[in-house]
Amino acid sequence: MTGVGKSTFIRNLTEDDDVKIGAGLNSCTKDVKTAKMVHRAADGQSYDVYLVDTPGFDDTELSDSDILSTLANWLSLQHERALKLSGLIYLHRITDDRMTGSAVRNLIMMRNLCGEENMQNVVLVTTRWETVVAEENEHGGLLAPGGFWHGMIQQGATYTQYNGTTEAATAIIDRLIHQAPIYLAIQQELSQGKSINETAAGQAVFTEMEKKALELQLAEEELRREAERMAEQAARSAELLAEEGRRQEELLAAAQREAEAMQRIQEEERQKLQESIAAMEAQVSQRRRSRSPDCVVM
Ligand SMILES: Nc1nc2c(ncn2[C@@H]2O[C@H](COP(=O)(O)OP(=O)(O)OP(=O)(O)O)[C@@H](O)[C@H]2O)c(=O)[nH]1
Ligand SMILES: [Mg+2]
Repeated sequence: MTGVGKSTFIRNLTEDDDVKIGAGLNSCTKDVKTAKMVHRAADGQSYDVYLVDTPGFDDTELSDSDILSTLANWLSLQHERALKLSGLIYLHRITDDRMTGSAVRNLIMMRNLCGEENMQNVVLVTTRWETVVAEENEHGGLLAPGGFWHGMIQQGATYTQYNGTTEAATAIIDRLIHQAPIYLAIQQELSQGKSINETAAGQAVFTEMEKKALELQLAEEELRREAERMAEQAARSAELLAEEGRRQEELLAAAQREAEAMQRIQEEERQKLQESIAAMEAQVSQRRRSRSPDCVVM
């Protein structure tokens, strides 16, 4: 959810000034941003931990489907890089003592995004305890049977209260660091070729109108790709035809050259024949002139 303190939590741990914290009423984080910390675990080992700051649902400017698209695109990219997540931290202001429609929708979306089988990698955190009188608050409404978080905790999610200190945030990281890393359900769905609105998270977030608009957009894209394929095919055919034309022209030219050569040879032979005939005729008439007469009459 927007404004619950995601960026503050990450800034607390990483001290990274690039992680912007909201001031005022408007939502702040618009894109996915990673910040690094070195975590010294309870077992003494050091870990490079990357904390991923995300925009929150119920943003003042962006729609939930825009936010989901941003998250899905980032997650999809990490899946392509074979980069798994150690965990997911879900912050909830304890001061929000009523679950609004959008808060419930957001929770369902988060469950679907993650997948029931990955709940052991989820930490559900209530924040802002300093601003409420503990006895007045009923977080049992979240945790007790029938509560909004009960099912997730049954499936393996952990619950903790966060008092805003770096130590408390570090303890949350320490729990997640020892979990086997996972791909979220939405990452698997997207890698199987589903579009965002077909994923379980998308089903929870996209309104019917948005689903229709997205379907239309997908259909348009498919049509455009088909038109491109056809144009490519036509260009290929034209190229093949032109090549065939060129080949035919070359064959014709070669045949013409051959015919001309044949004609030249015939011409030369005829010439030679005429010359030898003329030579033979000359010889004959020469012989005739030089022969002694057969009979002389006086
Ligand atoms: N009292 C109190 N205020 C907090 C706490 N954490 C954050 N805030 C304040 O809540 C406001 C929003 O905090 P952010 O960390 O920007 O919240 P966000 O969840 O990142 O919000 P978006 O990026 O807009 O979705 C800021 O004014 C913070 O100073 C907390 O634990 N207690
Ligand atoms: Mg933020």
